[in-house]
Amino acid sequence: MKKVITYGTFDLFHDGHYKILERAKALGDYLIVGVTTEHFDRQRGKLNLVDPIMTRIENVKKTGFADEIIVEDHDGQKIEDIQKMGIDSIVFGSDWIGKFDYLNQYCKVVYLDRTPNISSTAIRGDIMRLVKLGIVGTGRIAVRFFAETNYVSGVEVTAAYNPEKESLMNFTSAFSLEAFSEDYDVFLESVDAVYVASPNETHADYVRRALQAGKHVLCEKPMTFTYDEAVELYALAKIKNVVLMEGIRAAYLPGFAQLLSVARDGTIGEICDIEACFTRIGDPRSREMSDAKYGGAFMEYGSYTLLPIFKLLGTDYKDIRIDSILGESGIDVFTKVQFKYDNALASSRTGAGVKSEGQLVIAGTKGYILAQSPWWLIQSFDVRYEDAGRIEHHEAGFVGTDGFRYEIAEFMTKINGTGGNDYKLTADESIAMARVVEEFMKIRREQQGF
Ligand code: C2G
Repeated sequence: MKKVITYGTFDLFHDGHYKILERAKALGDYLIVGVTTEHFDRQRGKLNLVDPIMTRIENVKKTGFADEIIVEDHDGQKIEDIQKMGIDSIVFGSDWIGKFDYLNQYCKVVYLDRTPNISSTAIRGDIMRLVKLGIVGTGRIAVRFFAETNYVSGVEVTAAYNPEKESLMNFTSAFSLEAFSEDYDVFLESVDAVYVASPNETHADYVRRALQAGKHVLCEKPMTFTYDEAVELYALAKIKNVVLMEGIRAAYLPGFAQLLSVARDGTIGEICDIEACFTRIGDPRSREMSDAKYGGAFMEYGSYTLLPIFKLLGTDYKDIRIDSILGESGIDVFTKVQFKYDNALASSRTGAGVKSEGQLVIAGTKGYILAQSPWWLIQSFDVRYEDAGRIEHHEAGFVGTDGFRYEIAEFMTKINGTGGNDYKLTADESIAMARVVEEFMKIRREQQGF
């Protein structure tokens, strides 16, 4: 008898789940399905789980494909199960390609193409909807984003759009997605929400058209280059009653929320100064290092450095000063933005092709907060005082590698209307950032002599 096993959360059961079980069953004579416990999902960092385990098991059972259902509750269990139950093949969807190759020494590992355009099945009667997400732009960031959607329940990437066919096809065939390269509106019709990760100068237009079509939008930073356009897009989202979120990942991390609450609760006294720095020496051929019009240090990293400043000191600064050093390619290799508030100062320092200490320091009348590099992926920070021996160390939860899943989880929570307030990044804060971007671009153009 040939024994096959497959695992999953099977939350918000849909036909992608149904089809993988059907095909897994067809690979052998006896199918065992492992359903994850909530504890295991928490441990592996899967967010936004909706259905309780009994419902998820019941849904797997109803398909009629499972000869046996077990629960998966710890790392390493797959190896134990394979050995204990004498498994011949273990099956995963193609979204996991490569990830479970290490199991090949125990049994055959099979990756089946994931089902591209899923729709929720009638089995469920949940309050939360399964959100079909389309990705606009299929570059490096889209690949990292896609991997993290696996760790957020209730969202399925089903399609991608890119007018450049080769990049599109590489992406969609790797991840079994529907590909759209011509009509953006047809692509929009196939999804509930979009993630815009195209080149900076195309963001605003893609966002506007998606909002007009009534789709929820998560857009990479910077969403727009002008204050007016940012105001217009948030107003449009309101009229259309859809979610519009700018993808400044740091804003959605649990550690950042913890840092803000310590900064606000009086621990360090009155905040007098904020210094936020983000620098990177990247590939000279990359867009951020070579595009003199839309790339450069501030365009690439400024949203991060402005974030703690606007969150803690507000958007009503009294004065702003922007200075840049331009490199040979015309990009700003280093930009310093200095703010004056009534009772505080702040500076944002960004570098592309320049390296400095990437830290966030919040100075107060009683002490200071130090979040070390990479504070934009914050996992811990210190509160320090005049007495150098007194250090309060704070650790925050963080799973995964680049924090996308928290942003995606927030996007889903807002779409489902289950308490996703704007407080992590408000429209006003995002609009204020667009105002600084506009000012920066004006100054840089003058400096470049355009
Ligand atoms: N799946 C699919 N097509 C989709 C969506 C999912 O074929 N459109 C597959 C996944 O690849 C996975 C299975 O359905 O093999 C269950 O998916 P999830 O419930 O999302 O579970 P997952 O987080 O992938 O669990 O130990 C847990 C497993 O490693 C994977």
